[in-house]
Amino acid sequence: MKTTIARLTASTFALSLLAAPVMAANYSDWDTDGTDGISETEFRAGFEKNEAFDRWDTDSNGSLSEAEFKEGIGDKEQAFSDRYGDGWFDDWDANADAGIDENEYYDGLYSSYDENNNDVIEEPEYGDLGDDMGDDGWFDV
Ligand SMILES: [Ca+2]
Ligand SMILES: [Ca+2]
Ligand SMILES: [Ca+2]
Ligand SMILES: [Ca+2]
Repeated sequence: MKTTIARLTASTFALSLLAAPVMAANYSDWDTDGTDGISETEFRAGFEKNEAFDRWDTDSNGSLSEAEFKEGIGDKEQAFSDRYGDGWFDDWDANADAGIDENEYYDGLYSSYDENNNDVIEEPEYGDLGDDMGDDGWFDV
């Protein structure tokens, strides 16, 4: 009995070690449905673990203003514009209400990472996403 418990504890511990860096994530962790590439649904499922949106939404109104983005992105502003293009805020703000709600946020991000616009994020495209969520990326929150 004792042995079983010890073994269980050990494997739980190993699992928690594995689970911790899931955020920094591998392509294969996101591509869960067996179809080629990361679809928008898979993207959203993977990205929702990132807390940037909630953390940056300082007035908690479910939408990010340009000022809230600036505050959240901090000194990575230049790299952020380089990645998404200078007009990213207006591009993402589909209903032009001067705020990016969660749907606009995921749509904007997804189409930015899908560089060849084929509605799938392939492994090479995933590289940028991995960088932005890794150490020193603006989504490493
Ligand atoms: Ca897939
Ligand atoms: Ca807000
Ligand atoms: Ca909007
Ligand atoms: Ca693509």
